[in-house]
Amino acid sequence: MNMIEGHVAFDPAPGIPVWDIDPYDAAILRDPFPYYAGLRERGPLVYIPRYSVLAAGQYDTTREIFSDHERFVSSRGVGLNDFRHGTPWRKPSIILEVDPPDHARTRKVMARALSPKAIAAFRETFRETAETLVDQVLAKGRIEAVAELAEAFPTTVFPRAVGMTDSDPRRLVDYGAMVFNAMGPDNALRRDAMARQADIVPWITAACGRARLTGEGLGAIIYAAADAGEITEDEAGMLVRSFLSAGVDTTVTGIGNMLWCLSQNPAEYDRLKHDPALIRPAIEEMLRFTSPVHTFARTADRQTTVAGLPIPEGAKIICVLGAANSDPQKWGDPERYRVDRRPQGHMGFGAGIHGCVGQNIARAEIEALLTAMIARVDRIEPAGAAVWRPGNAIRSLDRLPLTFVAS
Ligand code: OVV
Repeated sequence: MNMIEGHVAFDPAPGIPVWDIDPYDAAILRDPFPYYAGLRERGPLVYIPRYSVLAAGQYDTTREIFSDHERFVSSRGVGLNDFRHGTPWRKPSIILEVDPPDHARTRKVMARALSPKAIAAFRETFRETAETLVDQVLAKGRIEAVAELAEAFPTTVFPRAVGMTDSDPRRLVDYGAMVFNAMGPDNALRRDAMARQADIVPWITAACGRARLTGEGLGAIIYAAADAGEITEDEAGMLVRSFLSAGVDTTVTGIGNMLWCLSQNPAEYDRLKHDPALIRPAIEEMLRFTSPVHTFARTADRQTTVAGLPIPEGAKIICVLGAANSDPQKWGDPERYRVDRRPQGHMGFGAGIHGCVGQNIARAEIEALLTAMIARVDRIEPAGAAVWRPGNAIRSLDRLPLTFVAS
């Protein structure tokens, strides 16, 4: 068997366009829109020889593959490595990297912990933290928004929401970088993120133990499910690990991308100020417009066809959510950020049974920050060039210098 990036290499069926590109090249990850367009233009599926994968970027095809958990499984990994043919870098997630029927049991417990009702308990601390942070930022005027807002807010509120007794913002952010860069090829991004594995992984594992969590919060809800016999004690630790894996880098990215959208589109920020009911739609539009998670993969667990094109068993398919979210066949003026678009059906949180289980708390964090901002901040202006940080699965900012002007 000829293996490539941890999966079995295959040849594309006749009729599938071949595109000799490296979608994980740093330059493309920094400015992915020409690649997104190239993917969509070539057809519903494109074969990328460098990694022997199929790529989907048209909205309908990406949605079809992402929504069909029977043909396109997650249990073989949602990155380029096929867990059937190699050992994953960490124990597979028991909610992300699993199929039905196992998935339903863990998903149910996570959905309970992250339900709108459970999340409502955090509203007040989210609001207070947001107000304090925004006041600090206004006192400074000029800030580096990635560190001072995008990282500062989730790393303050999220460990508390989980009930962690001992947090470490740097390790939490860097663990997220490992988890998401591990989904890509064995490139410099993945290797650099993995370099701190020996320091970070044992800390994360220990932080997930029952003894390290308070009796309140998301962690306690998960351990209560263990007490009720729904899951085992080990599984509870694994689900807490999923909070730490998926809950930090993603929201850091969402907030950074949100501030970028609004600083680049001052008229849209003005509309938010005059109509706070647009905060929720503005968040959805940020998710569509910037696709914080730009790519997740699936594995075909049988021979099948999509859009009439044959796919062999074992094929890795990268689903380019960023391309689906900017498909002009689906969206009018996709390259415009509009707070009142209400982009129903965007793929920012994925789709199907694996659709983001944390989306309520993610929205609540961003909403708290925007609510505090529109009450206090008249304008957000760029104070230097925004710099994107290449990531194998996440598209986030590396630097975002901004000036905040008080109302
Ligand atoms: C959605 C997501 C991303 C990364 C990690 C996990 C989930 C997990 O469950 O570990």
